[in-house]
Amino acid sequence: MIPARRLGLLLLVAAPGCAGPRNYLGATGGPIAGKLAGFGWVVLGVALAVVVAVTGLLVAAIARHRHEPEAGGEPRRRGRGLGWIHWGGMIIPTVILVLLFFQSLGLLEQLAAAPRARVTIRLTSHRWWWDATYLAQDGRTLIPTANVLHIPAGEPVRLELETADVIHSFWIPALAGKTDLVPGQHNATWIQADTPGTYGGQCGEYCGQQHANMMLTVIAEPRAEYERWLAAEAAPAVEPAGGAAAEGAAVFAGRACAGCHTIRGTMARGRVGPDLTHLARRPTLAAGLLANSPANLATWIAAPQAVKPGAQMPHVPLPADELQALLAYLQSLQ
Ligand code: HEC
Ligand SMILES: [Cu+2]
Repeated sequence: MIPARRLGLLLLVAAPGCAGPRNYLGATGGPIAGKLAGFGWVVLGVALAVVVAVTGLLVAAIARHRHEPEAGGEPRRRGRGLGWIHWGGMIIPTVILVLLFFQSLGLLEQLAAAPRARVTIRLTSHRWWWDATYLAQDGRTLIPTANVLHIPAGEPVRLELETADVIHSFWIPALAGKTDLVPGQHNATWIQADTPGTYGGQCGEYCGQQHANMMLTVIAEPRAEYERWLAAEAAPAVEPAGGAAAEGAAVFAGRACAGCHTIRGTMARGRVGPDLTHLARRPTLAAGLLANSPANLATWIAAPQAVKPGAQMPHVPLPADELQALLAYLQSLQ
């Protein structure tokens, strides 16, 4: 038996995993989530019933045969207990698994049948961040952003999934189950958030050192608000008029940053890291690891490898005045 105190400790560790943004069993964010949660409960119920039944039988068998001599008694009648093996070991499990299999096939088909979406986002996973490109309805005009998706609430949104390196998995527990992003393959899925709100996501397939810090945020908002966001996001960066921000722009262009990052409307065209055109409007930094505050931005630029060891952004040594100017510039990217 596990002592009560240790059991309590175990529950204390396990319980936080049962609530919050990664709890798919309580997911009610949208139509897909609801169906998956329903099925999740069915599977959990069946599994629990099996565990209880098997444990019960085991305990009963032990209790019944406790006092039997170990060996040398009457030889057992051959074939005794075979019924238990046939029914309990083969027929009943097969029936349960076949029923669950067909139910999950039906569910898969329902989920795969994506409704027509007015919004399509191409999501490309990188170790350890998300590159998002909004595709216009004619498939052309591209609006790149990163790590934070805005979507209109109450509408299906189509996602085209690709990866730039290894296998990752797209997962917004409150909205939809996982869909892998596989090298050389184009996957598609869809999500829908019934009500406006912020939904946390997480890479769902182990992809290396910073897998746990490869988060994604979905902000669902009323359509008018979404359209305002999209229009602002489509605009190029406003060139700073002068002062520290203008000096920072020069630092950005001259110090490796521009080789890895794009700031639309400037000469910075790098594609190795996230698009920073409207960085200041994003709520997070480093794929959800930090809130986007001036202090966190300073910490990140000064020492990305201390904040997110292994991240594909190197430490770029900068004199203090250049760092301050650079921060002023990045904060001006509204
Ligand atoms: C070798 C390529 C490279 C260089 C050089 C580089 N970065 Fe990055 N940067 C990245 C990558 C990759 C990420 C994503 C890291 C992650 O979240 O795992 C990133 C992330 C960022 C972010 C966070 C963006 C977000 O939305 O999460 C900021 C801000 C940033 N870089 C600014 C800079 C600045 C300023 C410089 C120059 C001092 C710079 N970077 C130099 C590759 C680079
Ligand atoms: Cu991962």
